[in-house]
Amino acid sequence: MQYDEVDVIVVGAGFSGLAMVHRLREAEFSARVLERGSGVGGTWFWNRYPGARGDIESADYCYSFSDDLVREWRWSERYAAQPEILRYLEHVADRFDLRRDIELNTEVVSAHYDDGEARWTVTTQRGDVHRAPYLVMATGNLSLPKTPDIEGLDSFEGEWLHTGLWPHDPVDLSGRRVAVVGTGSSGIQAIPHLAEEAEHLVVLQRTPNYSMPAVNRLVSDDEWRASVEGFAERRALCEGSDAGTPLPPATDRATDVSPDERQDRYERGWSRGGISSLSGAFNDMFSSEESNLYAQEFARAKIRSEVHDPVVAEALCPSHHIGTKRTCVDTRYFDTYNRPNVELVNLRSHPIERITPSGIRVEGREIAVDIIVFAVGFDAITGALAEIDIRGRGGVSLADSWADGPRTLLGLQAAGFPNLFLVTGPGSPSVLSNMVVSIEQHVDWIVACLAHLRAGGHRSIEASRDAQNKWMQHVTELADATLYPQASSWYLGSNVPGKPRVFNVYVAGCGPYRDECDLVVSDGYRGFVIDGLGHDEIGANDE
Ligand code: NA7
Repeated sequence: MQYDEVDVIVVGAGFSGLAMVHRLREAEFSARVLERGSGVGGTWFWNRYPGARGDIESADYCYSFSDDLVREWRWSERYAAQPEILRYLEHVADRFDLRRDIELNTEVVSAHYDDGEARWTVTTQRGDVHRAPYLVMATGNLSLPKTPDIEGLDSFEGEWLHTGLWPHDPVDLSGRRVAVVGTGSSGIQAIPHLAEEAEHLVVLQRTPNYSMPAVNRLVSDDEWRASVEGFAERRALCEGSDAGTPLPPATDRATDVSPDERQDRYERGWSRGGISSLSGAFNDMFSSEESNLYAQEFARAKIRSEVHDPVVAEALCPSHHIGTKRTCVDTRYFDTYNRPNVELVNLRSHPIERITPSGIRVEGREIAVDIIVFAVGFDAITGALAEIDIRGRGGVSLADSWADGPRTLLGLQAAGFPNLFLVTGPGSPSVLSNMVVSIEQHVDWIVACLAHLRAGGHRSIEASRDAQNKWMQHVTELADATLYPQASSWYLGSNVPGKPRVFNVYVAGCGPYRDECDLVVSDGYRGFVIDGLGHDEIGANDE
C-alpha cells in the first residue's frame, strides 16, 4: 500500500518519537510515526523484566514540553519502575492525541533517498510504502537486543528469555530453577526479583560490575508539590549540566582533600544513592586514574561488607575503572548473594562451554535449569540504525559508510544522507546523559531546523563531510582524555563481535553540547549544507 505523503516520517514511538510528533504538530508539520511494537513506549515497552526501573530520578526523567503534563502526572517513586514509565508514555500518547499519527506493528526495513526529488521512500515489512521529504530516526540507543550467541541454545528444552524482549504475560518462576547470564544494568536489576521468585537462581557472571544503591523510596505529597513548583528551575539545571541531572557539579579533585574528607564524601554520596553516588563526589573520576582508584576501592569495600561469603564477595568485585562500563543502580543486589537459593558462577576464567538440553555446562559441570534469562545487552547506539537498509545520496548505505565506526555532525546528521535526522545519534551525549533531556533538545533542534528550511523555501540539508570529520575528531579527542576508552564496553561497541571499536559518545556534557548546537544555528547552520550549498556559499544566515 502506498500511503499519502507527509512532511516527516518518524521511526520509533518511544520517548523520542512521541516528543517528535507532538512538536512537529505544534510547528504545523504533518508526520507519521512507524513503530515496530504493538504499543508505544520504546525501551519501556520492550524491557518488562522483573525489576526494570529508571536510573535517573523520575522528576527529571520526564518531558518538559508541557507545564500541564508536569502538573498532572504524579510519579509515585523516586525512581519509577517500568510499568509506571510505560503508563506515563501511554498517557502522553493519549493526552496529546498522538496515536492518530502512529502506525503500530510496523517495522521499517528500508529507507532510500531520491536526490532528484529530495524525498525519502520508506518501506515496511508488509511492503507498505511511505514517502516524505524528511526522515527522523527515533530508534533509540539500546533497542536492538543482542541474540545470545552461545553454542547449543537451540537444543535447550527449557524456556529462555531475553530481558530486552520480556513477555507481556507474567512469567511464573515459582518452583523453577533459573539461570541468569549477564550482570550489566538489566541483570543487576532483575537478579534480586528473580531470586525471590525462583526456587533456585544461578547467576553466570563474566564481568562483575559496580552498582550504586538506588535508595529508592515513595515520593511524598510535599516532595511532589515542591518538585512541580521547582520543575522549571530544576530542568534548567539539568540542561546546563554534564549528565542532564540537577546535581551541583563537584568543584575539586579527589587528591585536593584529605583521606578522611574523601571517605566522607563517598559515604554521603552512597547514602544519597543513584548513579552519581561516587562520580558526583569529585570532578576527576573519569579523567584521573588515581581519583578513579579511590572510588573503586570504596565501592569494593562496600561489596565486601555486604556479601557474607568472602569468596563470593571477591568474585563480585569489579576491577575496571569505575564508570567506564555503565555504572548500575540497584536495590538489594549484593545482599541477594546472601540468600541460600542463589549461587554465583564466575565465568571469568571458565566461560560457558555450551547449553545442553537440560541446562548450561561450565567447566565440565552441568548446571540443570528450567529457565535461562539472558541479560546480555544490546547492539547499542548504532544497532537499530544499521539493521535498516538506509541509503542516501547515490544509493550509498549507512551501514557501509559507518563500516569503520559511525560518523555524524553533532550526532544529528550524517554526510551523504540529506534530510535524515538522528535523535541522540552517535557523537552526541546520548547514553552518558539523562536521555529525556537529550531527546528533547534534539527534537527541538530538528523541528527548528525544519521550520528554518521551510521559511527559506529550501528543500534539503545535510552534514558537510569536512564539518563531520572535525566533529568526530573532537568527540574522539574528548573521549581519549578520559578513562572511558580503556574498558571493554558497549559504549565502544566491544560487546558485539566484529563491531569497530570506536567511542562514539560526546563526553563533555549536555550543557556544552547544547551551547555548541545553538551556536551552529546562530552561525547559519555552520557545517551543514543547505540545498547542496555549503555554509560559505549561502552566507552566514539566509533566514
Ligand atoms: P550490558 O550492560 O551490555 O550487560 C550485558 C551483560 O551480559 C554483561 O555483564 C556481559 O558481560 C554479559 N554477557 C554478554 N554476553 C555474554 C556471554 N556470551 N556470556 C556471558 N556473559 C555475557 O546490557 P544490559 O541490558 O544489562 O544494560 C544495557 C543498558 O540498558 C544499561 O547500561 C542501561 O543504560 C540500560 P561483559 O561485561 O561483556 O563481560
